[in-house]
Amino acid sequence: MASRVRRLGLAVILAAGVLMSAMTPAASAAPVPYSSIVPAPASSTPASGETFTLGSGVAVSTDVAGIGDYLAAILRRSTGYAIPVHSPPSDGDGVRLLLSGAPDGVGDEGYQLDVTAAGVVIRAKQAAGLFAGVQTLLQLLPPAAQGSTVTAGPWVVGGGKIVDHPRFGYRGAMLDVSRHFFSVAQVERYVDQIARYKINRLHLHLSDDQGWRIAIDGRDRLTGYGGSTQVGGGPGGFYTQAQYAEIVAYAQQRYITVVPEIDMPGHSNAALASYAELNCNGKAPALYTGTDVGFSSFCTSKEITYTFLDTVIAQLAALTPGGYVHIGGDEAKSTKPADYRTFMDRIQQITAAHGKKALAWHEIVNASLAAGTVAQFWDTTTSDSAVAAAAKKGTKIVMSPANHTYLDMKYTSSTKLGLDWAGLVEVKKAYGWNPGAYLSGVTESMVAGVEAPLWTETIKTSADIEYMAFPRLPAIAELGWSAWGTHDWTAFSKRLAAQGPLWKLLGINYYKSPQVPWP
Ligand code: TNX
Repeated sequence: MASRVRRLGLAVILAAGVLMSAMTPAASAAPVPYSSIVPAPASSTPASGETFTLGSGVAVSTDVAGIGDYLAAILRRSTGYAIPVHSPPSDGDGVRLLLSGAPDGVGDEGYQLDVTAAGVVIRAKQAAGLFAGVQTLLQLLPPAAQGSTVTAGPWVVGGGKIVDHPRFGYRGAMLDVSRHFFSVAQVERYVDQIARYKINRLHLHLSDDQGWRIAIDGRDRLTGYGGSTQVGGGPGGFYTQAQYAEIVAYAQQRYITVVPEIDMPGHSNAALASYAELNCNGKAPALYTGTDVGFSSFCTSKEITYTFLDTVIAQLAALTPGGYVHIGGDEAKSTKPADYRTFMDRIQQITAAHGKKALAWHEIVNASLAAGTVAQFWDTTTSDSAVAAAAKKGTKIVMSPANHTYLDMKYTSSTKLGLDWAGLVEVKKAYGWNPGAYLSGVTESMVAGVEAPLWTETIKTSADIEYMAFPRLPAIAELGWSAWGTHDWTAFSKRLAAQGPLWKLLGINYYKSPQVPWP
């Protein structure tokens, strides 16, 4: 009796399952075309007629267990299949992620992907390359493969070969968590979104006039007081060192390196408000919740300024596995030019003493540049003789021209969020420039890469972040990854359009730009 009931129960569940898959609209059986991958791969050769179908018995074999687990976790959620992960690899599994047999040209972050009826093989020299290949594979599957509910499939991947590698090593996204604070979960959500487009740096703008967001041992008022507000006067917030380490690790698992920024000597009101002794006049200013820039400065003539910043940089460096700490240096309108030079020179030395290289906004070219310092260009001009001179002498440049890459610029005059001081930046404008030939005198080999900063004076929620980042972030990601020979607005707009169904499925609040032929 008991077993009959159980069998009956099973039959009901099976019937319900059949009914469910009959009702769930099956993903289209036509494979995603190779031409819709963002960023465009260096070379792809689809094999017409050949496909691989991921079935319920599929397993993942991998030389890097973490990447196999990452892929299997995504696919288990959407397919409902068990998807065991075999590391080291075993024979015959349908998806193979291997650190052997990749062609030399793929470098540290590139990969080769082969899809035949027998399965998918991704080969790379380094784990980062396998991870990039996995992102490509995910894009070749129906969008529902990345969804959070079980769908019926079929899970078809078009046959063919891709050999791919990035144009630039630095492909960044910046999030300003100072003007408005974003929780660990909100930052991790953004990390997942940028990882899909092969971004490999997350620049966190951790301090500014409106808030100090990272706990520093022995300097509790920085966060307890300096972190207690934000633009408009909300509650602000901050990361404990453990929370910051969690973001770093989450990003690292997605082959994204965190670049933490403490902005200085300007953009420092939150620190100055927290500790009176950091001010030249010994008086702490009030907390600031407006959106002006250029009114604050660390006191460059006081030794305590450097002792304080040494503590901050030491702790941040210890928490940060990446090679760079961003030391700000922008819009120091309240610091005399000579003081700015003294200050930036010393901060570069302090950064080096803690084993890191400095990244800084491009105004740093007015100071003397330490070996290895990288300058981030953010202006709206196409010529800057001081930046070009520094580049000629060996300083690498990260390109973030505000009138193309600033994700906080409005798309059109009717965009509700954002600012417009650098102009309106529709998707075509975000895409329409060449990082390797944009600034006169700054040629391809002088460029470390690109970054899309998202300043958050007007940005308060994940939905706001997504509205400003999508679809422009993928445009900047493509400029960073794809060879200039693939640059083609019409083709790119179609590739972007093909991402729309995925963003819809994932609940990404993207801007439906009329420049993109969304399906
Ligand atoms: C300029 S560009 C800034 C930020 C603002 C941003 C707003 C740069 C290095 N500094 O302080 O948030 O404009 O778009």
